[in-house]
Amino acid sequence: MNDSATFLNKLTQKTLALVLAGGRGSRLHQLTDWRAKPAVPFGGKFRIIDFPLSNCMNSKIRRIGVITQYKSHSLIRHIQKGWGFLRGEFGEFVELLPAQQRLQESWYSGTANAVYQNLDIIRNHKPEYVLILAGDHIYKMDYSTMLAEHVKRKADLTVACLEVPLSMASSFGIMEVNKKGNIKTFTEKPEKPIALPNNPECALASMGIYIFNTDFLYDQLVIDATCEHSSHDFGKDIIPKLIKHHKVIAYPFRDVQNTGKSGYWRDVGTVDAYWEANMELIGVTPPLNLYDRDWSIWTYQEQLPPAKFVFNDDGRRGMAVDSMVSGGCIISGAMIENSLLFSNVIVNDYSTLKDCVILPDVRIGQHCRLNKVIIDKGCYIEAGTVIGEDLAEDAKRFYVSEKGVVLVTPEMLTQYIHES
Ligand code: ADQ
Ligand code: ADP
Repeated sequence: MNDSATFLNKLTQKTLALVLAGGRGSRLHQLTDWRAKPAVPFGGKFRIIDFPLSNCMNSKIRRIGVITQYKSHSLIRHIQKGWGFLRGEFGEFVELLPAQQRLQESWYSGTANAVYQNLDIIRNHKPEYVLILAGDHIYKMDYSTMLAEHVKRKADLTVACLEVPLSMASSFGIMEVNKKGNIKTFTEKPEKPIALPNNPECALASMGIYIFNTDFLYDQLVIDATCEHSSHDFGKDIIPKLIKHHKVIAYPFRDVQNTGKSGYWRDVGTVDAYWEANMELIGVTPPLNLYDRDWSIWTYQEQLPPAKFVFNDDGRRGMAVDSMVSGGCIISGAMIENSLLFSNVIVNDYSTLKDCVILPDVRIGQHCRLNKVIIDKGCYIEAGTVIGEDLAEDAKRFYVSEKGVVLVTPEMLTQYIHES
């Protein structure tokens, strides 16, 4: 092992990652009625949280706490089933930190409060650095190089950042940096975001990824906890205050696939963004490569037989083109086009699916026509159902997004079946 690898290894061993996975993500509408956004299935096999967790694994940060709160059952089950392979005897773990009113008699109020309420647990692990991550973004990133930068530059806090179009900048924490990369201003979700001096179309946004020196984090959270006017949020309260008196640096995001400036990073925060990000994966050269053996994405997966494509009794072929079809699927005399099917989806004779994202355990009856539809886990689509052709009609039963994607959940279907 060369010196640089040894240096990185030492740093990652001294680091504890905390994945904030307690937010709802309400713009995903009924997809997050029963599960937190990080537990939403993505990419045919995965859940959103598998991406930051896999980044930790691949960056060799193997002490991880996952902070949960909102509708956490599905997330907790996924982590227990899929992430229990770490070796406790070597000090590796993924630990669940549900809101349990440890230091205060209240639920986690903001992101900083969620960490504050776990300070006793963090201290027990004695990390030198704490890496704080959001559990709801899709990207591949080597956190160890960010850690190295944080240590080399002797920062108190390092914030990962990327350039976003000015039109979207009001959804982020926006910063200005000086030539040395120190953050000079930081405003959470500004109405009038400041453009980059060398690129007036873009602003520099926080990715919600922070590295703190542990003692520094501890002090700042204790100060914030006593502040009556604070909403106890890193972006709103902690970072803007720190930049005045401490060394807070910006770390430009580097995608592991792409050493250039821009990289793949998606906040699949809306139904449209969710549909688009899943659809992108189907392309010949998708911006996110899930087939990269050097940066694997781990997940829990059921043991399932291969996907199967069969003729029906009339000799009509079951087929899929320009699509991704997961294990356990059976396509019988049906046509799948430009769609993504998660595991255990059965599509019956004479049905056609185009531009669809079908979550696991879905049954689609005969003679259905589905166009630009997301079907949630566990739906049974009755024979003869047509969705995505008359959006005004669909909107009476289902959720129709701004860009005309129809979202169907089991509860909407139950109502539909009862009413008809
Ligand atoms: P937001 O996108 O608004 O801004 P926020 O709602 O603070 O994100 O959630 C960040 C993460 O924390 C999410 O993974 C969420 O699930 C989790 N979370 C939220 N509230 C929580 C709670 N009470 N308990 C536990 N977990 C919780 C943040 C930053 C911005 C930055 C964007 C980047 O504040 O500065 O630009 O992320 O997406
Ligand atoms: P899982 O990921 O646990 O396999 P889902 O992601 O489909 O399951 O659902 C998330 C959680 O919400 C599960 O705990 C499920 O039991 C619960 N759930 C889903 N729909 C309902 C409902 N209509 N009423 C109550 N709980 C529900």
